[in-house]
Amino acid sequence: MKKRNFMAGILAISFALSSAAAMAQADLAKGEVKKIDESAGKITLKHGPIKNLDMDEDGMTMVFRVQDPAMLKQVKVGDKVQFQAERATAGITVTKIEKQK
Ligand SMILES: [Cu+2]
Repeated sequence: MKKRNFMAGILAISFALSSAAAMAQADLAKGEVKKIDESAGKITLKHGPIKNLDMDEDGMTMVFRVQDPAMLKQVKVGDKVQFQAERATAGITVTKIEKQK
């Protein structure tokens, strides 16, 4: 009985993880780079809706932190980008960014 509950728990956890990963994939938001501050590790993006942050408005400009300063070298001001952002204790953080194709 105990072992069965444990297995059910494992199944529930792996299901939750895979659906979270699938959701994260669909959460790429669109934006345009307005400003890059490499020394502060920040990027200003004019962005469209960010579903996972409950931001529905289009054309909002705000400053994001970046998870890794190297990400700021992949883009430049004026680039149209796709990105993923998460709410972290330090502020809203971009965890992934790429140029829009
Ligand atoms: Cu915003």
